[in-house]
Amino acid sequence: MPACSGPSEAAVNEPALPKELERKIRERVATTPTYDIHTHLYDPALESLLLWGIDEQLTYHYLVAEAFRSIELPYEKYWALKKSEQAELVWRTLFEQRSPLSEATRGVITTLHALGLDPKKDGLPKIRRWFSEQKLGAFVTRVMELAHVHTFCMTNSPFDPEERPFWEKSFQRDPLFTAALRIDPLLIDWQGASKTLTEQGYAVNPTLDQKSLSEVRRFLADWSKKLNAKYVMVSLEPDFAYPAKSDIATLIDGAVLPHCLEHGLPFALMPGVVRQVNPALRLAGDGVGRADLSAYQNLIAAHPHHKFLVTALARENQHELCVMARKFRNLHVFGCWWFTNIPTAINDMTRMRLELLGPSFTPQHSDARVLDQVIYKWRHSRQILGDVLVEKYSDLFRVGWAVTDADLERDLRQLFGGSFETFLLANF
Ligand code: FIX
Ligand code: ZN
Repeated sequence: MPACSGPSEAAVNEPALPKELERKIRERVATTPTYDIHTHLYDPALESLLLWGIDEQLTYHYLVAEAFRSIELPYEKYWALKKSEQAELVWRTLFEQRSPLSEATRGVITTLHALGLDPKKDGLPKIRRWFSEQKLGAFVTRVMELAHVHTFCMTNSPFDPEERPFWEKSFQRDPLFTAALRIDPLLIDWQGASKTLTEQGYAVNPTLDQKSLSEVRRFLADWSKKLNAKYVMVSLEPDFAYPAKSDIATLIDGAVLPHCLEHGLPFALMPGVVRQVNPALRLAGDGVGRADLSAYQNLIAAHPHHKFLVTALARENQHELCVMARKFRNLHVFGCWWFTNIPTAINDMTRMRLELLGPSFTPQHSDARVLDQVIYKWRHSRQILGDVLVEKYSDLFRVGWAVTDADLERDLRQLFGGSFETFLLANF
């Protein structure tokens, strides 16, 4: 038996991916148009709800949380500042007194650079002037071109008092902004939500009797139609249990899933948020917890004909979620959500997902709250996806399987929203 020594002679001498093919892979990954399947952006018809510009970038809650690590100002004094003053404080703290080494601060630099601005040379006043000269419509087009995004999916809540009036009076939709029905209050605060539904004309009462459940279904049907929703979404705390004798489980079984099945809509579940661990940070105050994914496994296993989209917030949940996706074809895994939207986690998760699932998942969504940041969220992730795919295609090349142009175009179409759109139409 010959002594084992390192990689086999053949493997070591097999040719690596030709440089031209590697270049082509990276270029195609960098430029393949994508469906951004979960954002907090809004159709420009919703006016000021669509956030854009340097002050919105700088007061994005990711940067607020980071800035507060280095400022002693009482939280309430920060919140009492004007938005421009908040932005100036974040700019000084994170970009002048320190290098923008975090993912979110580097994102601002990537975005400004892509827009032709030089944050080191121009300074905040000049950057502000530049944004003040932009027109929203043209800026939306420019951002989508720079990020290679062909369509956004919004997050639309009937429980948002600012957003609801726009939908109730209806408006001319921009087809580049599709909608998703977001129902967190309905499931996590039924007592409060039942009052909102009553105000909106649904005959519900706090006890979840059959009449209330059928009225909740009518509410879901009315809003899904109003939005032309692509899916129904909720984010749940780590301790969500299923099956369970709880309002959440009763509403899911008695209203949400029957509604989704009737209308062919996926139910998008986002486990792991721990809401308001530091309420003084407001939107920036949410934390993360490792979720008990057995609840999701029970839910999906009990509903083989329903479709589920899932992204988990805790890094510790990612492998378990991938294995679950191997067991259930009606589970589509997507994105590197929020606290996992950092190169370390994106690299690990994308590699693991490809190795366990092949291209039958959606690697990323932007979760953007500010239009401009779509640029960095996609450029940074495409860079990592390019690295991972070059390695995976190289592994195949070494064993005689060379990716062709057609293979590459097909694979990338699937990864950049094609698998998601196929999943939307699937019937299991
Ligand atoms: O639940 C969600 O959709 C989260 O993405 C947001 O609540 C969160 O604030 C966010 O924007 C993270 O990126
Ligand atoms: Zn989100």
